[in-house]
Amino acid sequence: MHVSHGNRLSRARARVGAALAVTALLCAGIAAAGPAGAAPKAAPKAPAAPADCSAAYKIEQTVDGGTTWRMCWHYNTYSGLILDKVSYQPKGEAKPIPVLTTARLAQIHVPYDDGQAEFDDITGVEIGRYLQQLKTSECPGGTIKTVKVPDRGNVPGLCVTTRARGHAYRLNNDESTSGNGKVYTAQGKDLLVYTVNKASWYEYITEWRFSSDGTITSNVGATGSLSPYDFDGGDNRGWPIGKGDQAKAESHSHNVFWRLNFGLDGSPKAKVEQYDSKVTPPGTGGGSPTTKTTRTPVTKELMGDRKDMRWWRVVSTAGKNKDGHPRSYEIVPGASQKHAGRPYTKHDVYFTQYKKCEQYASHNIGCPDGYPKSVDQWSNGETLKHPISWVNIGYHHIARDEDQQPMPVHWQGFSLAPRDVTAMSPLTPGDLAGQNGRPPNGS
Ligand SMILES: [Cu+2]
Repeated sequence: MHVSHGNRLSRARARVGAALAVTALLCAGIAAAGPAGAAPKAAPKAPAAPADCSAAYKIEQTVDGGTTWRMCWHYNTYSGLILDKVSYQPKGEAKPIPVLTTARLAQIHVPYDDGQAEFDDITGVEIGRYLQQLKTSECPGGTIKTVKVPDRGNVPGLCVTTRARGHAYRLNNDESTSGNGKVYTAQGKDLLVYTVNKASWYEYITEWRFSSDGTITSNVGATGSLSPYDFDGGDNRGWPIGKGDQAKAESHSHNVFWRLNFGLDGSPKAKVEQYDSKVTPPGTGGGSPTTKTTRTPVTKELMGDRKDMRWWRVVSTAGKNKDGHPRSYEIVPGASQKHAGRPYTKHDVYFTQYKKCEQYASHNIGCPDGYPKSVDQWSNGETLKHPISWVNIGYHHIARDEDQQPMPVHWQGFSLAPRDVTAMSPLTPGDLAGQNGRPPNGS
């Protein structure tokens, strides 16, 4: 199929039209579905607490090593799935440790390379409306929860399951290399929560993964089909995917934003820190390179850019681990191709002071008229007391023959790695628990 549409409006209309045809529904007003009719339209103000929602909106799973993850969820027509009150309770912790008050997608910005089409799949297309029904086989070993989608009714579309992740750790506790010592090893298993939402021909799989070692990972997988209205990519803007030089699929980007409202140890107050390491090559006299790491407290709103050996963490002000170290989570961005075509896509992370109405990274909905609409405009130097973290991961999609048909899933996302949340790895076997801070030196 080769269809050319010359302008943005006709293409946008065609795209939305297809979504409607596929899901056979009529769009009406804007609404949010919440637990037991509570309909929370914005992030709850209260700090994260052990999940206390009704059973239908609660997720609780114990994975390997005795780690239990708990959370609540709700759903709206923009972001789709929203996770609330996420807590982590590894073996040995008497109570769940609150981690996130709320977490969700905050925008998927899709600009086409010719400048003729630009979509906002969260606030414009409203992918939350187009939740896909999942078959049992699409949620292996898990349960499919029913989601009340505004204007559509009940859709069995939220998969909660577990998935193997391979080695959690391995240690041959023998100073010789023979391999005859005692081997400590375990296979890891993640709690996995996901939905599939349609955006015209594309389908987005929004996946959240919770690991036994405290790591949280979110990825968006793009699959479905290339837009048939965008097979007219010009020179330097497309890739031929039909015979010879036919049907140049137009290149475009998927810039995915997440919004994370941490509630570490039950408090919205947290500190943000940036770390940078600088490597100095050896002098002319020989020796080895040296590396120096510096910590920069981020006390005011920040638009941050990825750089080699740079990272950020959000630090609890309310709790410490048993070693007396403040608990924190490190933001670990995955591979990203920053687009930089709009002010809000120019940076990889943003830390803004919490404002209830600031919910979507661009084309924000819910603030008063005249209020700035995007995250870059909110990052204007205010002191961070209750930081909101925004993560932007971009993917420049230059199509290839293999993208048809259906398109293989392409993933983009980030992790949150626990840093000093527990005094040792929560998976440490009992035999090795005495080695905190003083591993055996082999002598
Ligand atoms: Cu794409």
